[in-house]
Amino acid sequence: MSELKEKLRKKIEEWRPRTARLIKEFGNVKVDEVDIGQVIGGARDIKSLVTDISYLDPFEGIRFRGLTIPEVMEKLPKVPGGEMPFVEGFYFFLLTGEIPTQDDIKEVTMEFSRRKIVPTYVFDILKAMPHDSHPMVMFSTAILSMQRESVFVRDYNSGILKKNDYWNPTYEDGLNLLAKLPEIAAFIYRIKYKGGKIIESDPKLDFGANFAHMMGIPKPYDDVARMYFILHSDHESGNVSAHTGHLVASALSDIYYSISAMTNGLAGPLHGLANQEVLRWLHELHIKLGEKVPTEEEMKNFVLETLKSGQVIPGFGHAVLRKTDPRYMAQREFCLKHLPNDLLFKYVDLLFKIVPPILLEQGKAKNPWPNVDAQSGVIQWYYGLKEYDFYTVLFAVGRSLGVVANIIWDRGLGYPLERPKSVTTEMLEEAAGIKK
Ligand code: NMX
Ligand code: MLT
Repeated sequence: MSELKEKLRKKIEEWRPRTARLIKEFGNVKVDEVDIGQVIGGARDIKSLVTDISYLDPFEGIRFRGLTIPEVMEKLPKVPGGEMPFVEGFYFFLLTGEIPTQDDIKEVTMEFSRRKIVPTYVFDILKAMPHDSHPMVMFSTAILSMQRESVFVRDYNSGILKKNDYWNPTYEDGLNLLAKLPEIAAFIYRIKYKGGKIIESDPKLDFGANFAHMMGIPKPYDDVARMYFILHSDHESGNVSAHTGHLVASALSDIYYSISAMTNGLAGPLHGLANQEVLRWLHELHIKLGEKVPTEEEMKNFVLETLKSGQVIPGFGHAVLRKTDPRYMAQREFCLKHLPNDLLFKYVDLLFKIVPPILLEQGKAKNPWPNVDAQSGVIQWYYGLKEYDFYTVLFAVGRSLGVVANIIWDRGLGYPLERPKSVTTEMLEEAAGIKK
């Protein structure tokens, strides 16, 4: 057993009595009340999921295992010569809550390295897909096609797998899948946009650097990739992608089914696809105005036109956050350091000033501030990844780290099948005292 797996086994076993005690002795204690607005309104704010991997405070933003983004960036060991931590070390941290040592990072790097060969049939399936398939469809299909490789399914079907051990083959599936995601993502990029000229993986490189290498984008894109995967990894469990992954896995569907489903949720324009939408939208502006920084008036008019046409302003607003997303701020800092004079960055910077007062004045959006997607595409564009249809795939690679870690812990702690209760409209009218 690897040291990480052994560490995880101990942590799960130590944690189990806490969960078991809460259910057994305190199962009737109320943590929330639910009103009709929440029942109809997308279950907003209802506390009904548990995760210890990240927590989202509406005003502070995300903490991964108790650490803010600046703390993660400062405390986790960085790649030599780079500004960002190893993705491998970050995954170790998500799983265990401990800051990894260099040896821990080396072990995860080796685990990924020995598991990253993608079955040829996956590439054949991707090549056979219609050329105009969206990269997210290709990514999700590639993941789903590997379901036959599931160690969990093999062990479950053997009939000797005990419930307390469900996490163990899930851990194997998780590593097997995560190791292949950069390879699959880069393959999709190269066949879709680079005439099928594939760049072979380099076993000597870490997760971020190898991804940059396979994409064919030079330094410092390796650091951009690391930052991107870390920032997008987790946002507690209620967001559409993480929740979908958790929900599907709760039926004991394996990691391949669950992460493919997670990806499908992420592909919506109100969720992860917003990073693509932001770039598409900024390009409309670019076409209109040409190579110049818009005046505040021009930007205001552009934003108002978008709202008038009935569309949302992509990259702004959030279902939980009530302040600027710290993931936006982390990327903004990166831009101020590395691309302060970039025209698209200047657009985004101006939007940061112009959009919140407009949304506030409009009085609908509960949060007028920018989210992670407002800033991320600009960085990709600057480093040469201009095919913005691909941006949500990058989000999906990152999000998989968090969702896989969550599913392993879900299984470790024996969380049950998720099955909330629905009601009819008539029942709600009855509850409201307005039934005829
Ligand atoms: N532009 C215009 N209107 C907005 C925006 C926005 N950016 N954000 C919220 N609203 C509207 C929203 O459409 C709703 O209108 P209506 O009552 O007519 O249906 C009203 O304000 C209230 O919505 P909220 O309760 O503030 O937001 P909700 O929790 O329902 O939705 C989002 C959250 C993120 C879906 C919403 O803010 C949005 O559509 N933002 C733009 C898309 C986006 O950036 N999504 C990415 C989110 C982050 N991620 O990566 O997932
Ligand atoms: C996310 O990262 O999942 C998004 O910010 C959406 C959310 O948290 O609801």
